Formats: sequence, C-alpha cells, structure tokens
Amino acid sequence: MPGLFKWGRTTAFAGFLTLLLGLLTEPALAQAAPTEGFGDGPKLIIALIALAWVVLAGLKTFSASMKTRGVRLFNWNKVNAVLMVVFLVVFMLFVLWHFLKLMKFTLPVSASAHGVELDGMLSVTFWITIAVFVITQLLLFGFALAYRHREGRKALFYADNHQLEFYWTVVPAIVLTVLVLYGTKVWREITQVKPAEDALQFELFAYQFGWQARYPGADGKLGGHDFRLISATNSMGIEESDSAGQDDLLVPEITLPVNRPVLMKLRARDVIHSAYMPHFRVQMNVVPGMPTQFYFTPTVTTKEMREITGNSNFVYELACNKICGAAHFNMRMKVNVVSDAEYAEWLAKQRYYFRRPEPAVEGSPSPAADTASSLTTLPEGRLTAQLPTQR
Ligand SMILES: [Cu+2]
Repeated sequence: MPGLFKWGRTTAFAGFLTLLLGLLTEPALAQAAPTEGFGDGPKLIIALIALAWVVLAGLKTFSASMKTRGVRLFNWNKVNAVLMVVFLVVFMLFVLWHFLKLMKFTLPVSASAHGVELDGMLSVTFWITIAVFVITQLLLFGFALAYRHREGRKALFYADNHQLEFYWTVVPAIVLTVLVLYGTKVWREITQVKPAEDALQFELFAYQFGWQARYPGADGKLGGHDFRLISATNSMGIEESDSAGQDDLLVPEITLPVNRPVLMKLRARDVIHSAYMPHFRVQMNVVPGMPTQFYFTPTVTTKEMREITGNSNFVYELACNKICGAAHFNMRMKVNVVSDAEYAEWLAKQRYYFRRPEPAVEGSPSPAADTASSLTTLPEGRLTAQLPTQR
C-alpha cells in the first residue's frame, strides 16, 4: 500500500502553518511586552525557524524526487552534521542574548554584609557551570560534525576505558565536593553566628495574608508571646503581663538603621510563610509553632540604593516567598534603611502595641498615641497599599 501521507508535503505544510502562526501571534507578543520585553525578537526567531523548516522540507522533497531519477543532489549526512553546528552557534547566541536582555531584571549589589559573600559563592558556581555547559555543548555538536557518516569509514568498536571513566567520575566529584563544602561554610557563617549584644531586635509576624512588625520599646527587649492570647485586640498574642512587652511598638513598615546588626525574629499564625528580602539576600521560613530568626547587617541605605540603581522610586521589599494561599501575592511590606538619626526620629513616631507605658526615663524616645483601640482588626491591605510599584 502506498504511503497514506506525502510526508514531504505534510512537513512543508506544517512549516508554513508555523510561519503563519508566528506572524499572527506577533501582535499579541508585542502587546505582552511593549517596552520592557523582547521587542521583535520572538517574532523573528519563530519566523526564521519556520522559514528554515519550509525550505528544508521543500529541498528534501525535491531531492527525493531527483533521487528516483538517479541524481544525488545532497549528502544529507553532511547537511545534518553542518546543521548541528549551525544549531549550536544559534543556540549559544540565543543564550547570550537572553543573558544580556534579562540582566536588568537581576538584583542590584547586596544591601547586607553577608550578601556579598553569598553573591561571591553564587558567581563561582555560575562560572563553573557555564564553563562546563560551553565545553560539553562544543564537544557534543563538534563530535556530531567530525564523526558523521562517510562512505567507506567504519565505526570503531570501543568497549571501555578505565582511565577515562576514572577521570570523569573523580573530577566532577571533587568539583561538587568543593562547591558543597564552600556553600556549607557560607551557610554556617550566615546562620550560625551568635547575634551581637547590641543587635537591634524586631519581630515579624506572618498571617494569611500579611505581615505585622513589632519593635521593642526603650528597653530594647521584645515582650513574650503565646498563641493562646491571640484575640481581636491582641492580634500577635503578646503577653501583656510581661513587663518587657509593655512598651513594644507596632510599626507599619520595617525601618532599619544602616550598618547596625539586626536580629529578625519570625513567627507565623496559620501556615508556613517565608520572609524574603531579596536585596539583603535574606530568606527564612516562618513556621507556626516554631519561631525562627535571621541575623544580618544592612549596609546600604534606601537613598544610596536609589543612586546605585538609578531608580528614584526604589524601595526595599519584604515579600512572602512561600505559596501560602489565595492572597499570597499580597504579602508585602516596605523596608527602609536609614541613618541612625532618621531611625531615632522614625521610632519616636511609632505607636505602642498596648498602651502608653508609665513615663519613661528622661530623654528616651516617647512614641505616639495609644493603639489598643485601633487594633481590632489585622491591618490587611493597609501595609501593601503603601508599597509603590518598583521598576
Ligand atoms: Cu505567606
């Protein structure tokens, strides 16, 4: 029975359809990424692939028809091998183009002390993997060209080579061990340090769907907490009987003095959340029933980062990085890094979690009014409403 389909023609038709699809979807692509996106790139690539496909399919049909008349037009093994190399070059250029194009979406320099080391570790890993990637791809496609089928050449039977196997096992094992040990060292340095005595403490409380931040009052200590105390007027479950907590402050956004060690204490009310502050290279899970913490030192003020990024609207951000429910996307809070003087000024304006304590020591900051009455609901929406969009 003759073939059901004429495959050459079917392929050419499919190629034509792809070309058509590419041209038809172009306005949609352009609309999806009007200014910041890829411009005409995707349209061009789709059109080129479709064009190559159509040309090749046509050539193949033509060459097959010539073959029936005894004329050999192409050496398809060679064409295939050369196309492998063409693919390699185009693919590598595509990868490079992506890097250049997307570089602006990567994070600016680290805004914390430990972040510099973390970035260093990531770039070492990155450059090693890039080198391996380039070398293996060159070998893969180069071999396809060099060892393509040729008349009269017979493949060599090559059973094994113990020396070669030894090297390709031991070398990656050593490289990976070094990378893992390096990573473990950096991780230990970041997470297992003992917080400095004078570290500023604050608490972040995560709930579906938002954050609440609590700062200690003049005593520098956060009051105790118990989830059984969570109520309409005590949304974070703070122990009112604990004298350390009576001057605690409830703040609408995180504000940190620059170059001062900070101990961030984390609690969750309902499900697992994750406190993620990418600019500071900070991330820690926030787990119900299991307080966690992260200790770091911000080193770049918001003002300085605005100059570095050239973006006058730049704002540091805390976001939840654990998909924790329907309004997960809404779990954001603004983070400011300011000078010591600005920090003191800001702190003095914050509200007490419970009520104004007995007159404090002379000269200490005297935060503003009593807030117990305003704490009847969690401030959903209020915090996020203040976040200007970035970029
Ligand atoms: Cu969350």
